[in-house]
Amino acid sequence: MPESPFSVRLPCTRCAGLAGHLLFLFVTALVLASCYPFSPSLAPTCPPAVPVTCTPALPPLCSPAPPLPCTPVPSIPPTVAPTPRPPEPAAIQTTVEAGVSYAARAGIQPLCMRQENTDGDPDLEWLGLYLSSGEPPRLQGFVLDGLNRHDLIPPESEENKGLGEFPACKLEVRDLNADGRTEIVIWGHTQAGATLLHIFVWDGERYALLAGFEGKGGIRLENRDGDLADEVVVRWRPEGGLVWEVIYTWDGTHYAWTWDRYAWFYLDRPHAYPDDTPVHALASFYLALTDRNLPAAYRMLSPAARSARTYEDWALGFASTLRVEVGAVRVTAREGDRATVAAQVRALDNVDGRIIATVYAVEWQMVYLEEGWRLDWGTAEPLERWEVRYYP
Ligand SMILES: [Ca+2]
Ligand SMILES: [Ca+2]
Ligand SMILES: [Ca+2]
Repeated sequence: MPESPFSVRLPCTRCAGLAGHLLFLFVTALVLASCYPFSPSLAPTCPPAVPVTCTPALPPLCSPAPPLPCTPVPSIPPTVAPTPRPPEPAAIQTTVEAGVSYAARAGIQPLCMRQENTDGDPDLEWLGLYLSSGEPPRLQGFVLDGLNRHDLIPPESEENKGLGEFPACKLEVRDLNADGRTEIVIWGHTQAGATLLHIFVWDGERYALLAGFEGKGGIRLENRDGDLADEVVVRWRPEGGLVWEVIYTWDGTHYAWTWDRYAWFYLDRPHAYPDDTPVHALASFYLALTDRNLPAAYRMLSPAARSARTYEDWALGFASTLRVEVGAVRVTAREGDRATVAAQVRALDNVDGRIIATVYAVEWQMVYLEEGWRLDWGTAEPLERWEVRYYP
């Protein structure tokens, strides 16, 4: 290790001169050390530059900071946020009259009309519904774009119900399937009590029918997977308190059948768990699990199954279960008071804070007892498992 320069012994005759020299070096080193720290630092340790003075200041002994300009900072006028102002009544009147005259020129007596951007160009179009003559009358849709009239045409079928058989004005205009194009969504109802849903999209030449649905137990839109696109849930005719639902998901070109499940037709509680058929008993078992009504689910087991495991032991197996859906339910064998029922079960579990979805192929042996159909014993084979990133 080299010795410190301050500990070097020197001849006495040169002490005074050298001491002065060393003192000068020491002070210089201190000044330099204060300007250029040996450890790298992002912030200079020099005193901050004097704020704006228009007198040229003496050049600082050490100043890593650039000299501040003497140009006075221009004052920025405060930005006034525009306040949206409602249109004047006269402007609304003019718009409405323009719409009415458009419809009259197109020979339409509309039930309702809205100004919307239905085709992606900057201008607004007039979108509306009217009722055609006939028995029963048919709900028809139209778009008036400048002088052009475009009809929203439902699919041709033997049982032509149009967009509905009642006057209705339930419309949505938005990017339903998150593909960047705007859809026109029209709801209608049939005399038989079914709900109709028709989805149109501008394809550059016309408003093409993207999809049409009929749900005897209603139709709902939901976004269960969080991908911004809505799934279409078609409910079939309710079976008592139960309803069978089919979920259609946009696959880039079509709404494709992706899943089906049993659900409650009414949301009110308490739910009665039907057990009049093997299929209903199986659906009731899984719906009771989703309801977190574990005692009711346990009661759907046969006495033999219940005697094999106590309620406490059995219930522990569902400690992490968040939701269970059962679909693709079918009776594969039936003989007397016994039946085999196959199904697919989609279960969501909370595994250490992560939501894990598992699809199982299940098969249950069902037995008919005095109180109804019961689950005797079954098997479950996991088919697919993934982590759910979005959990509504
Ligand atoms: Ca437009
Ligand atoms: Ca779209
Ligand atoms: Ca979705």
